[in-house]
Amino acid sequence: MQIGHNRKMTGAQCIADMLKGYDVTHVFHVPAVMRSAFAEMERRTDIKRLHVHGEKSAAYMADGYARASGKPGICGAQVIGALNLAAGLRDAWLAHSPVIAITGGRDPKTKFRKVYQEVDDVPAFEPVTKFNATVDDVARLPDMIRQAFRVATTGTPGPVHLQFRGNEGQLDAEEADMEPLVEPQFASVPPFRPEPDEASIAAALKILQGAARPVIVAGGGVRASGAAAALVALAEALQIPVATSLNGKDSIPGNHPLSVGVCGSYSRESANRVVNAADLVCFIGTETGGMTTHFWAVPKIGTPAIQIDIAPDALGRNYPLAAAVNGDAKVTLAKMLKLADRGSAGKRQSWIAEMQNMCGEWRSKYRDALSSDAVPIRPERLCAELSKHVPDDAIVVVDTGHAGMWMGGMFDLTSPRQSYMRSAGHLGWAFPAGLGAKCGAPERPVVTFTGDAGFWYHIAEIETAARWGINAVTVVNNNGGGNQSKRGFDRVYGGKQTDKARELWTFRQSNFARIAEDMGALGIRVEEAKAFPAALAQALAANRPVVIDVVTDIDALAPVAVN
Ligand SMILES: Cc1ncc(C[n+]2csc(CCOP(=O)(O)OP(=O)(O)O)c2C)c(N)n1
Ligand SMILES: [Mg+2]
Repeated sequence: MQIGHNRKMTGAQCIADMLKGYDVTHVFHVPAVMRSAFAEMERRTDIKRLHVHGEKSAAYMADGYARASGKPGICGAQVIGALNLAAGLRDAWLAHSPVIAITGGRDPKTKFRKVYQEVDDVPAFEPVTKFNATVDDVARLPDMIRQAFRVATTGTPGPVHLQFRGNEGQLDAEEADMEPLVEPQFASVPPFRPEPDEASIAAALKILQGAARPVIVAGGGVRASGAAAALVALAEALQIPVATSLNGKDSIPGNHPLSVGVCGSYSRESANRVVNAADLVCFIGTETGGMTTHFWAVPKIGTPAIQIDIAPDALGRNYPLAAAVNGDAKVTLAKMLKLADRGSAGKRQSWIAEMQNMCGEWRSKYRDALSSDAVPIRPERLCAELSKHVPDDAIVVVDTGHAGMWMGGMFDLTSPRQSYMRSAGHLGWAFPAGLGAKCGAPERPVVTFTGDAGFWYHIAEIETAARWGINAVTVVNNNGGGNQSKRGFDRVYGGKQTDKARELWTFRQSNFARIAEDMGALGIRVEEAKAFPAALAQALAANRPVVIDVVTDIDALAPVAVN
């Protein structure tokens, strides 16, 4: 690649060279968009161009790729699929995942003439992107692609949309004098580690060390910063319990003596109890949003709080702060550890004992469910089996609804090398996101957990996984319905649903193992809990995409949050 010299090239050549320069390995799309660029990618790069079964799953795959690798995930759609792609960016937006979405769009020559398939898509991307722009002139490709990577990866990461002129983005076929210059620093998160000012660190540390019953609430910002080890080191040095948001679940292994679990709405009871018994809450890399705080009941607003975040506008958003620190989580925590007074930990002995007691009470309360041999299988038992048998370098990808509740509350990570990624709200996200994660981190095992309603959404992508050899393992908690809806319908029917009410949330019983086999994957059906470990071992060794269809109890309801 020539640097510092413009030369005549096509937009397609420029796109191919730049994506390669940014170390992009996969692009997820539904044709037709960037046709010329895809042809150039074949000639000039080894980028894999995954033709998938829907724009929403293309966006989810790019999102899973991004969360697993830290590199922006790239997805694309023709003008007619643009809004499907925008819908799929919602989860990346909510989870602060760096996704770059490319769509075809309007040509000034034919605007307002009722062009086939065309509407103005740009406004629809506005609420789900950090940067939403059009590329109208081929010569603008280099600076706009650089800007896309820069915006997606800096500060709090997030999605970007570029609309290329032409319903299929045909501007890539045009020629101009261009320089396909890349800025490798923006090829992954985080490109910068802004250091907080010393005074703010000293103030926060003084308050933290002075507290007798503090708790840390760690969020997804800890993962984005790669700060988990620094967080655990500080918690150990000062003897402070750690709760996490669902997005921050992999900030600390669940079997660590200072871990209390996930707090908030999709949570573990012990975590909420500890957070609400604390005299100081230290938020790190969390938005302090509704899910993490159970709509600001855990902790209650007014609880003394301090906060560390890379985004200055997050500081104090929902909780008045005694101290605010603006900086990258990893460098901030490392600096705090250096200055930490370990002698201050002694006064927290009784608090640690109390906190560990609350965790023990949770374990006793759920021991029977977690070890239940019931048929159909209890989801709690399934989660316990996953805690025991997921490999210690696995990426665990989890859907929302009951899947988020079961796994958020009942599943424990057991190694700092494991990662956990969850749907930020979209049912159906996990299966394609797990495939994207496997593309982004092919050397790591990927184990996805989804309900059957979640799995149905993008079940066609089994074929994509088989075609591309994406060897992720997908565990379907198959209860024959969208069980999370049961409580809500019980309520509106005054406590007892009519038989007909079940048509609002149940499905036909299906055998996903058989469907998976028909579509080219390995399918394993599990009907008894004790068969699960062997099924998972077989799946992980198969070197094929695998669906483990686990038949579970339709009457099992996940516990609701305690506050
Ligand atoms: C896009 C989207 N639509 C609707 C919902 C609401 N919703 C949450 S959970 C759920 C049902 C989940 O069913 P399933 O995946 O089978 O899990 P189960 O509750 O049965 O364990 C629905 C419809 C959602 N979260 N996202
Ligand atoms: Mg279900």
